[in-house]
Amino acid sequence: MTPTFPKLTLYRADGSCALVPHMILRELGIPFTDVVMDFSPTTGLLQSVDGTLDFAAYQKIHPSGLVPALRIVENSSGNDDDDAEEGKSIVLTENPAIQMYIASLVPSSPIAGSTLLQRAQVLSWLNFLSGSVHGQGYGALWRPGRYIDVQSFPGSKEAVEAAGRRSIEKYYNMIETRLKDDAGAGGVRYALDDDRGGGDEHQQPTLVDFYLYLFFRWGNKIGIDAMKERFPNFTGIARAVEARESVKVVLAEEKAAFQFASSA
Ligand SMILES: N[C@@H](CCC(=O)N[C@@H](CS)C(=O)NCC(=O)O)C(=O)O
Repeated sequence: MTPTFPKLTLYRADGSCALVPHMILRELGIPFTDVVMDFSPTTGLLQSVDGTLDFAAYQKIHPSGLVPALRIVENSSGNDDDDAEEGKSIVLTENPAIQMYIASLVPSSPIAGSTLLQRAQVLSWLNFLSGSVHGQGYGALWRPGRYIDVQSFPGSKEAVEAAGRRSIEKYYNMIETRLKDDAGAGGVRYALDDDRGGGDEHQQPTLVDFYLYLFFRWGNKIGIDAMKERFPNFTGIARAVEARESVKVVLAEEKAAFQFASSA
């Protein structure tokens, strides 16, 4: 029997952090529609590519005007033509929550961790990646105005951007150390791998790996030096994620370049 899923609409922008829920939806084979957003050339704020949502309209969906957002209609038949009464529409924001919700739609999947401890480890990683790496690092580098009124304080833009870049460097070193420490001698294929178990039960990616893949891409984008040499475990995970069929589909949909020649 085909599982019935809530009706889902993902608000996303190509190459943004919404890449992560996009990959997870495809990985789990969950049907959804998407509303593609991009930045207005005049205001620099998000609007929908099809012209139906300007920033003010989008703020009614996501009050901070950011992507991703996931609209969920539970008790939906999933069929737009159906007259059956639909459930209430709820919009979920914040990447970790969206990822966890999507994972919960396929409870048999190990993608959010298979044990309570693994689930907690996944949450620990997601909070770190969202709050520290994205919020503190990339938030400061790409959106210094989130931290200070850059118009009112001369030099503050450059100072906050530099602090963002320093944070990113620091956190990428922490990511590599954490992966190495968790891996034991055998190295990792995925973040929650544990070669001490001797089995292949963790040879499945979790949400963490898809999120790490985003930050590997962004690290290349901002020209972090010698990513592959300095962060071999991080790189190995990114390579394994990119080789997945679901991810190749998503990269084509987002018109995004492959990071590894062998994945294409
Ligand atoms: N804490 C939010 C951050 C979302 C976020 O910063 N999204 C970026 C794209 S990667 C965005 O929408 N930026 C638009 C802007 O800053 O105007 C989350 O994790 O979902």
